Amino acid sequence: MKAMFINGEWVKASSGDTRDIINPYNQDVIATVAEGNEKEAQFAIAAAREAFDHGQWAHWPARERGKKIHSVAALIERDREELAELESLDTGKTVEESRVDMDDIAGVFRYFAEMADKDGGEIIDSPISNSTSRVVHEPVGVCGQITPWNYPLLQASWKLAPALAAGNTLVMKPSEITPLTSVKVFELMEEAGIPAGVVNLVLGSGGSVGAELSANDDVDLISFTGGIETGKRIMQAASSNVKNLALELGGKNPTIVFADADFDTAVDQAMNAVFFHAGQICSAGTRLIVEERLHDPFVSALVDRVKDITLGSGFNESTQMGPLISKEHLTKVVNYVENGKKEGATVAVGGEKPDDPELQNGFFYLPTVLTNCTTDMSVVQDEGFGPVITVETFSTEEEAVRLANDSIYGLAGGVFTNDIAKAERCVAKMRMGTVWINDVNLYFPQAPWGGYKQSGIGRELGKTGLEEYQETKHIFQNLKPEPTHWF
Ligand code: TXE
Repeated sequence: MKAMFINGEWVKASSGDTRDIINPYNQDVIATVAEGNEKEAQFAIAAAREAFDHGQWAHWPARERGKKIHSVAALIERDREELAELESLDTGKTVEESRVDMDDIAGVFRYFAEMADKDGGEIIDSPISNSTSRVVHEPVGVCGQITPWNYPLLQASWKLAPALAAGNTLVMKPSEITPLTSVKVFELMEEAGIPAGVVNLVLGSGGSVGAELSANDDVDLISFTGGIETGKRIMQAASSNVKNLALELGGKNPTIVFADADFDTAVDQAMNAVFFHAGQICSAGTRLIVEERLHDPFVSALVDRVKDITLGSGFNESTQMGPLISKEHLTKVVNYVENGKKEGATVAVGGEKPDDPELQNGFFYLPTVLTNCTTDMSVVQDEGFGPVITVETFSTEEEAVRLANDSIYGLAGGVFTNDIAKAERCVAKMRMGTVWINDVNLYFPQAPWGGYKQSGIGRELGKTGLEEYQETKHIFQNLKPEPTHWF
């Protein structure tokens, strides 16, 4: 049984509760893990508080913290294959995708390891004579980190690495349905010699462990990636002690395709935008907005290629798309498409579960293209989080941008055109945290990631991703103290 990591010890749940972890490909039980609750969350928060308030981690030279984070990266690189297979077992995604994830994850640890000692503060030119003024950055304190199931370890790395680089202590709660790679990476952090109490892992449900982390007054910062409704609840709970807050709440991301775009590239990338990991990606390009005169040939080419996508086990080399994460999520995607049909969308391909007998034990849904869509439909507005792309049309540049922006979300979007001035005009007006010109879904540790509007608050990755985990302190010194006689 997999246990939790609290104050440097591997512990079971005090209630004795456990949870079976299910393989979404065939519903086999792949592991049993401890199921913690508010109690374990409180123990872990107390350990992290003690390690922050009375431990040395926050006061280590940043270079030494950086070295430990590099060690974690090296261990992830050593165990890359084991981690990739574990991630695929747990999520259903192809092992090839998981290997890419593991390389990205090691890269995130390396990036923040390097960043740790690069900020020596800032000298301010004080406007007051005989004084000095400088700014330093310090850790925020105890961080609660709540992660989702779609990119379990990738999302964890975006939170763990910067929090550690900045000198914080933390309690992480992974998604209860995909905890396995997080457990493994806590083993690696222990092996790397990160001091007891600095990193703590509590397994359990959002309603108990997650809610405790969000509300507990000893937690100084909450970083959450997940659904918008949960994000709102966390924001409310976090107001109890005015916690620092970082939220990534997904998106409904448009890809605008102009008629002058490179046709084959745009078709290919429209598929990459939405069918990796069966569309369970916060930045998935689920809204295709195509110039009217390109619509028919574009949809026809897209449908031809989508028909050929091979579904199956993530461990089979010929598989291009795995299952959805859970029975509940499959039901959600089925209802989402059925609702779209009722609203008037036409199924150009897919639109149902596959009938292949080999796939009946898994949570599979066919890659789907819905045409005749308009911005007012819920299938265009709601985050479906499945392998489903909706197609809308536009006739002018202004209309394309207006449609793209017509969303409560603002995470990411793409523009395909060979007219670079037109592309620049569009992205300047697109209200999104990341915009791609002639590409989709790209991110890397050096560039910030996060959303405008209801896609969230704050940024992960990049320099800003480290700053999320830092407080800013101004230190003023009077070099010639003497009475002022004001009173
Ligand atoms: O996510 P939840 P769900 C979107 C996607 C999906 C929808 C719902 O559209 O269909 O969200 O998915 C923890 N206090 N995204 O229900 O509930 C939970 O245990 C504190 C987008 O699976 O948001 C898990 O660890 N924590 C997204 C984490 O929140 C709580 C990725 C995410 O679960 C909690 C995943 C509570 N009250 C889903 N309730 C993205 N932005 O990439 C739950 N949790």
